[in-house]
Amino acid sequence: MSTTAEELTYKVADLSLADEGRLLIDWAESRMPVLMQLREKFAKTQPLKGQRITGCLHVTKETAVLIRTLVAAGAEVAWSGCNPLSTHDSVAAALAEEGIRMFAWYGQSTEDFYWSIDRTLDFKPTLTLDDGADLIFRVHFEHPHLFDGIIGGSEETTTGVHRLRAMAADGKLMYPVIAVNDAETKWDFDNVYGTGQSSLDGILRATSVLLAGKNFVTAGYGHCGKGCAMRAKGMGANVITTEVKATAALKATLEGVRVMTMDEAAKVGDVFITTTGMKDVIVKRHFESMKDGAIVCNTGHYDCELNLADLNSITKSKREMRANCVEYTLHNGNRIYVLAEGRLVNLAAAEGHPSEVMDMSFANQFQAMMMLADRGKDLGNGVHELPEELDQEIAKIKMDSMGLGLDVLTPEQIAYATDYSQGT
Ligand code: 3DD
Repeated sequence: MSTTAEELTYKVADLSLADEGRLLIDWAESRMPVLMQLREKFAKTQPLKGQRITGCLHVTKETAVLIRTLVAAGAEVAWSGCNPLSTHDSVAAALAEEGIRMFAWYGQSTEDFYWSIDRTLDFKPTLTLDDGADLIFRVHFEHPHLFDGIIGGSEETTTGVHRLRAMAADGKLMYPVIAVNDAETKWDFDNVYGTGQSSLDGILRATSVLLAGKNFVTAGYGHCGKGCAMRAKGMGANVITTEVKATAALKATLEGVRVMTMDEAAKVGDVFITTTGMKDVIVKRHFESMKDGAIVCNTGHYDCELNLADLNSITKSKREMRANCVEYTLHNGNRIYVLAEGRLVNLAAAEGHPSEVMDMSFANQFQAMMMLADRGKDLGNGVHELPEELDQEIAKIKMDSMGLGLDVLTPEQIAYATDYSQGT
C-alpha cells in the first residue's frame, strides 16, 4: 500500500547524495564555533526536549549545523526550504538520513513548495522557525487549528519581520514571534558582510564576468545594498546606488557611491542587483533603457523586485546561456541577462552567506528557540526582541574563536561613564 503524504517522513531529490552532504556539513561545522559551543553546552541538559520545531529556511550546509544543534539540545525537527531554488540536495539528503523530517529539493514548483510546508506541519509543531514568514503565514491562513499547540516562532529576515510587525499591528498575529533579524549579531554581520560576499559569489558563478571597471548598480543602500556596494567596490567596479530614503542615499554619497534614480542608472549600468525588499524596483521602462548585455539580478528575499512579466512583454526570444543565466533578446535588439530567475542570487546561484557569518545568525535562532521554550507562554502575541546582552555573548565567543582579545573597563572607568559630578 502506498505511503500517504502524512506518513512520509521525508522527501528529498536523491538520498544517494547524503555522503556529499555530510562532507559539506562537516566543512560548515568547522567554521561555526559559536553554534558548536552551544551544541556542546546544551547536549547534556537537553533544554529543548519535548519541543517539536518546524523550520522553513534555506536548506544549506549552515542550516544543517543549526538543525543538528537543535536536535542535540533535545528537539525533534521537521524542515522545508524557504525558496524553491536554494535547497542543496546533498545537504537535504544527509539530514533526511539523520532522521530529520526533511521536505526540500532544488527546483520545486509553487505547489511542491507549499506541499512541503504542509508536510512539516503534519508534525504539529510547538515552535516555528521562519525565513520570510511563509511558514507562519501558512499556519495562520491554512492551519489555524495548530495555534493551540504552538508556543511561538522566530523570523530570520528583514522583510519577514516587517510583515509580521504589520500583522501584529492589525491584531492578526496569533502567537509570539522573536525577530532574530533585529539582533545586532545578525543584521550588522549577515545582512552586510554575508550578503555582500555571497551576492557577488552568485553573480560571478553565474556569469564569470570581470567586475573591475563595470558600472555596478545596487537598488537600495540598506544593510544588504551597502554590503554589495562595498564588495563590488573592492572588485574595482564603479558603484552606483538608487534609493528612496534620503539618509541612506546621503550615506552612499559620503561613501563615494554615486546616487541616481533608477531611470538614470538603467541607461549606464552594466550589472544591476536589487536589495530593497520592495516590489517592481526594475520595470519595463528600465529594461527598455538598458545597454546591450546588461546583467540583472536580485538578492532580496522575495522574487518581486525585478518585474519579469514586464521584461517578457518586450522580449523577442530567450535562451539559457549557462546555469542560472538566461539571455532575453528584446524587440529593440538588446540582450539582457537575468540571473537565477530573479530569485535571491546568493542562494540560488551560490551557497549563500559564508559559514562564519551564519554562525552568529543561527546562534540567535538557537537562542530564540530556547527563549520561547523557556518563557514563550508569557510573551504576548506580538513581535519580540532577543535580550541585548546576548549580542555581546555571541560576539565574545566569536572573538575568542578568532583568537582576538578585548580590553576590560576598570571599576573606575565604569563609574566615570555615569559620573555627572565633573565636567571636562
Ligand atoms: N541566508 C543567507 N545565506 C544563508 C545560508 N548560508 N544558510 C541559510 C540561510 C542563509 C539567508 C539569511 O541571510 C537570512 O538571514 C536572511 O534572509 O536575512
